[in-house]
Amino acid sequence: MTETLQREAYRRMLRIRRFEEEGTRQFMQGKIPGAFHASIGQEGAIVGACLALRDEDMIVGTHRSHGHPIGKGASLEALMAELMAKSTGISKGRGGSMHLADRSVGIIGQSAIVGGGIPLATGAALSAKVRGSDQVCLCFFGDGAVNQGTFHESLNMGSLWKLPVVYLCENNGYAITTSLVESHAQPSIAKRADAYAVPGVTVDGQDVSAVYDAAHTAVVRARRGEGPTLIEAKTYRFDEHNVNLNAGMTDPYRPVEEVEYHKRHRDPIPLFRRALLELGLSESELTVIEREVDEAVAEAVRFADESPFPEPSELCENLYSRPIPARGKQAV
Ligand SMILES: Cc1ncc(C[n+]2csc(CCOP(=O)(O)OP(=O)(O)O)c2C)c(N)n1
Ligand SMILES: [Mg+2]
Repeated sequence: MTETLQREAYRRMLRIRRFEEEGTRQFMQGKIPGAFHASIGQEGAIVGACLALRDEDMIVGTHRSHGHPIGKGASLEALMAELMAKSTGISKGRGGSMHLADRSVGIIGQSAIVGGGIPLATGAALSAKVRGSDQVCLCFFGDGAVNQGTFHESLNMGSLWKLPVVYLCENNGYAITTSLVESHAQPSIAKRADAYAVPGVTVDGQDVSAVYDAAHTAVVRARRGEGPTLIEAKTYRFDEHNVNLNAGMTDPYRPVEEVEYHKRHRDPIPLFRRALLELGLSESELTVIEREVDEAVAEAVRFADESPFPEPSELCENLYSRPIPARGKQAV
């Protein structure tokens, strides 16, 4: 990573962290409807991969959707407004927390269908190839998604047709409360790449530079027309699967010491901050970035708070087709 990219990596990881910390507070106040899945702890895997892309490259993400657009460089206002279901949100308030797909930075879709994004990313890569564009599609999914049939079907096709797609598994070791060790016959996700004749790489997802290097190699390979790579970024989610999930749960599925260990010793942001200071960046330079991020998040909340909710009369706007009227009722 160049020095400019290193600063950007720190800034973007911090933007995800502070955005989601603030989002969690807003959720607890009842200002964000639906569910809220934070990627706090996973910022290194997200940002390292996104920084290996060009502006015009595409991303398909997951239900844990907030970090992906921020990692690709999205501005925060429309994302926060979307969380609060406001009309100024990135999907006019209709998408919510699991669908922060910001087309302006190349996110073509994010959804709660576990494994559902993998064929979409493969299709987007096929489209890029057919159009003769040199775009690459980065596909994020979790460890829970690799046991879905879509994973197998997509990797086989992506490899066979040498599509420009990078499959990146954010392996945080758990799918809700089910641990990977108890649910995957082959615990190494990268090893599955062999079955599809693509490179399989395991990388420390808490090290943003290492993820960037792995993703950069994969993106270059994809752009050269040599096909996909499967990257397994080993990471950890610091919060519960979603905010409030375990309120009142007395039997935690993760040992308390395990969570504490990762928070204390494996947090990608302080780890990278320390590395940057050792590389010669100054404390005051980093403080300026931190202050800017705090201000951007505060501004996003202000913007979202001041934005209106969509009008009820707009309910059926922005649909692909006119809703079918209920029997005996007029179409709206
Ligand atoms: C097809 C499908 N099956 C089950 C679910 C319920 N579900 C929501 S999130 C989740 C776990 C996903 O785990 P993982 O892919 O590891 O992502 P993580 O939440 O750890 O980021 C499950 C099973 C779903 N949304 N879609
Ligand atoms: Mg997981």
